[in-house]
Amino acid sequence: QSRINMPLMERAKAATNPLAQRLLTLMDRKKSNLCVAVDTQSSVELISMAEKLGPYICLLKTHIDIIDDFSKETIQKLKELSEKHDFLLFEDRKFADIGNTVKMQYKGGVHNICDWAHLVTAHPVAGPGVLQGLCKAGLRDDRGCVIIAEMSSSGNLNTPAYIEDSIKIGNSFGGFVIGYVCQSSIDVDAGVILFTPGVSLDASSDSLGQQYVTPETAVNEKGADVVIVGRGITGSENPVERAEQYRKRCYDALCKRFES
Ligand code: S5P
Repeated sequence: QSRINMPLMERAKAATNPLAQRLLTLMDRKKSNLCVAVDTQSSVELISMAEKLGPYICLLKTHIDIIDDFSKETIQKLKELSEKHDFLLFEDRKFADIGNTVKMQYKGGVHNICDWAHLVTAHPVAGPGVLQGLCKAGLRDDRGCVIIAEMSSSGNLNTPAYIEDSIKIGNSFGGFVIGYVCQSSIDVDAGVILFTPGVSLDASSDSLGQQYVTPETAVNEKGADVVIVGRGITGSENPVERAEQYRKRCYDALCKRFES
């Protein structure tokens, strides 16, 4: 049995990374492989979405540096809601610099990301140093990283060789890297998690290069375990109803895949 058709709890058992185990177990318990991307500049809106959508998601993805009215209270509330509604916090910082710089970006500044974000993203373009740097700041059981191996946007520079090398780098940091953001069903161990953004039921693209597929295409053809949805939910008239619709379509597709 491979990652593709193994049920979540079997994969949790196969996972060597404690945070990957925790996320796979959470996905099974909540019947959700939906990560919502709340890309808003208002902390009130961010907290309100986290409160409303919390019951339907396994992860809340933030871009904390776009918040205009950021304060420590924003983080305090996110932490409380993460516990109340049983989801993990995923800061999509896309670290991409030399190790020494990302170490400071991870634990310093006003955002102090490693204090609160269970997961962060990193581009491996600078080489393994980016992960060495992040590990220096935050290697503990409830902190992990998702490597951006392949982007959803048109014209991206992620060649097959880049994707393959990204996975090699990620695999050599198995204690910290829990999975990959990608657009294809790359070959990874059963305990490793694939995340796929660029999913919408309404649009096939936006005006700035984003490209969308349906939840079923993401899970079946692109091998997604976790589906990342932003504006398809947050930009709709009824985000709660929409979140439940996405949750169900994403989770049903995943369960069907186990049975295949
Ligand atoms: O390849 C990628 C990687 C990421 S993390 N493509 C993406 O779109 N993302 C992020 O997913 C992006 O930064 C945004 O937060 C989210 C997609 O948002 P949507 O509104 O287009 O669904």
